[in-house]
Amino acid sequence: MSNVITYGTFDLFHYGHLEMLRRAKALGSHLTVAVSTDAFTEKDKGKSCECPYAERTAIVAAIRYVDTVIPETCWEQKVSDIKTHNIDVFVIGDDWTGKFDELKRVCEVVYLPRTTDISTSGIKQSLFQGGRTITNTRA
Ligand code: C2G
Repeated sequence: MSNVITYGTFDLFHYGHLEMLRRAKALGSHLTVAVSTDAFTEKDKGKSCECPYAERTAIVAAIRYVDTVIPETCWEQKVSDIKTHNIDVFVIGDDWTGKFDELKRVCEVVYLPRTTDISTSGIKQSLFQGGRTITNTRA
């Protein structure tokens, strides 16, 4: 029995997000997902969401791999979340490799390879160009 946590924006929820949550859950028995609030995303992550926090949270909460959803409101909350939720494993995509190594003093830290050829920014760019411009090498 081990508790896993991951963090993300999960805007325009797509297959890469689903795969992250599936693989995160496979690392333990209970998965907590911290979803970035709109204010945190805009002010601190420097991007804006197409979908509001309530909708992004509703989608993440409906995924079968997800047991608990909490808000991510700041960069500094992770150690406190890990203690509050008795977390054994912190997991995130390898676009963040090395960025959260300081958490190794409180739990295991895992960076998983990102799913190839899909991203929220890529979807936005493709739609802006009229759609169907993404080359999906997974197909
Ligand atoms: N992801 C993935 N493959 C993709 C796209 C995303 O594995 N093709 C992963 C990311 O690496 C991340 C998770 O899905 O672990 C959520 O991605 P984003 O919504 O882009 O989250 P991000 O803005 O990176 O938020 O404090 C950490 C942040 O909140 C992370």
